[in-house]
Amino acid sequence: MTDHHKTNIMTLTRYVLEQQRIHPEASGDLTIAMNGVQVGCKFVETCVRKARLVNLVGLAGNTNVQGEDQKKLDVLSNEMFVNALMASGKFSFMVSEEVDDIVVVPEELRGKYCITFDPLDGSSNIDAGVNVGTIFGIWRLPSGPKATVDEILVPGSEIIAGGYCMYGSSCNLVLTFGNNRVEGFTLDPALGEFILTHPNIRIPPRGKIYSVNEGNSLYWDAATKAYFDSIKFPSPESGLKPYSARYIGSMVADVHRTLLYGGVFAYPSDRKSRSGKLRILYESFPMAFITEQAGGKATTGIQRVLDLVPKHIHDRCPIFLGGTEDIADVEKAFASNTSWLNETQK
Ligand code: AFP
Repeated sequence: MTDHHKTNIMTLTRYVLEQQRIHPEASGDLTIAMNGVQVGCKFVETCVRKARLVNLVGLAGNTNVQGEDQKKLDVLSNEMFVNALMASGKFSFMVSEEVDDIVVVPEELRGKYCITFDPLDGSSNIDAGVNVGTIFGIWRLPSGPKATVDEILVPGSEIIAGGYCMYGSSCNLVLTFGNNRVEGFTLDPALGEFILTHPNIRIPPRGKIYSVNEGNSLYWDAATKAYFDSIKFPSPESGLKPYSARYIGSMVADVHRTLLYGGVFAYPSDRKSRSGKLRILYESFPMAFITEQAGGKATTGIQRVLDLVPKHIHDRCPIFLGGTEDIADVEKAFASNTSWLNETQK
């Protein structure tokens, strides 16, 4: 007897095609666009796996790790994504963490979407073999292939697809097209296909873990300090136990754990970084979209992240994301510690 569950697998391509069938108005363009994203992720995944072997050669003295002629992995990843996405013919503009300006696609390859991405987020961790990832968001351009660049700087709530791919002990791609559904796929390296392994991810309303770079706490404002104190030293009335700390320093990995186990991930603003560190278009917006679609919330402390409108493509914002009850506590801390504005301006 054949095991039906093992022979009838839901690949990412099949999933996207099924979504297309559910929406009869869909043209199939997003399916093709997603194929470009998949190719980019698989290509980067194979390079991340090989990177340490290359570094070992470097350590043996054959390669100067500072050498001008050696391409760094984050630059390579960017090239892989730009090429795969451009070839799909479905994007007119791309905004990449690795490129200063908007990448404008040649006219003959233009399509109706804009994509924003960080091809290799967390790359400062790569030599230690720590998880890294790609984060992406897709926007529909109101004027289609004829769009002008001013159609890129729109509120986060206009995002139509968001996802990330985590290159870790396994390669996981997490994706949402909205509709309150977030799906997680795991790459089967033998098949070369992403398989649906985490259907309908829901973030628990309250977790037990906080994830933040505590080394910045000297510079935090009163609201941020008050919030983290409230979960480390909970009052007896709150009924909470102290939260555990987990911080990898690779947003994809920290957010992935937060989605699956619950809790809060934050990169707040502080006196050193007035707008926090994470970039709005290709870090905060996609992750805020995924979190909301998984039933959670994402805030700057005083504003829903997806209500922000960036002024420049590489703008940053503070972010707290997690389960609804956890984020409600963050919002309360900001509402009752109004000195936060003066403090971050010192
Ligand atoms: P790198 O890509 O330079 O490693 O930065 C990673 C990142 O953008 C994000 O993935 C982390 O959440 C955050 O920075 C970590 O920043 P700190 O090192 O300041 O904690």
